[in-house]
Amino acid sequence: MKKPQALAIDAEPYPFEFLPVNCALLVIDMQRDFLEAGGFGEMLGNDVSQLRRTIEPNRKLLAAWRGKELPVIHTREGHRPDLSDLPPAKKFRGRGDRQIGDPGPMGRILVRGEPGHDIIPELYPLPREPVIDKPGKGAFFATDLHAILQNRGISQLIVTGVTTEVCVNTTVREANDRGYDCLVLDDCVGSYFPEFQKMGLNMIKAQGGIFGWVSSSEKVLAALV
Ligand code: TIU
Repeated sequence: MKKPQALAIDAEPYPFEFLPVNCALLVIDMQRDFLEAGGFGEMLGNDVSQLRRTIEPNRKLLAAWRGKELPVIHTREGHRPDLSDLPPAKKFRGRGDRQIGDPGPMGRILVRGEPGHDIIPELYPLPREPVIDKPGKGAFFATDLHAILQNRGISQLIVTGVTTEVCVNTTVREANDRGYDCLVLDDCVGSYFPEFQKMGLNMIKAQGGIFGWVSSSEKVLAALV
């Protein structure tokens, strides 16, 4: 049998070597509530246009990754309709007029099953791609993501999605502590705040890759051909 071949992606702080069969593309929270007007992101006072630049590079990367029949996993942040998994601290901290669970232009804000909670049409999951519904910022907390990755022999993750300093960073830190290698793609992750985008990525790759590697979708696409 032919031995699977390791590929190298040009990255910081040094090339990311990976075996495609052991590596999943993990797309974090590309939900209408974060990327479209009227959702949770805008409700928190943010300019959603800052995140929309990530859609096209994610779309291209997803098409190439799917073309190679490599594993894709999506996550969504949100809560049960009865809000029984919503910590009061999370509900009340923003002190906004509208809170998680309240009606908004895309249904109840950040509630599972509502239009705003779902993934944007441009990156919609295929039936074979697991979708992890998570109540927190990290994709490992209170989910079966670790079990799914273990069952599929996945030890490396290419991480994209929103937002860089919140759910992407939290997930990468959780993954790092569980022994996964993470490569984060700067053009496929987005923040409402340019300074957090820059520092959120610096924090990952500093100190010899303390949490992982940083590269771009272009460099992954170049390695995949
Ligand atoms: N507010 C913010 O930057 N992000 C979140 O609330 N969730 C995610 O990052 N997905």
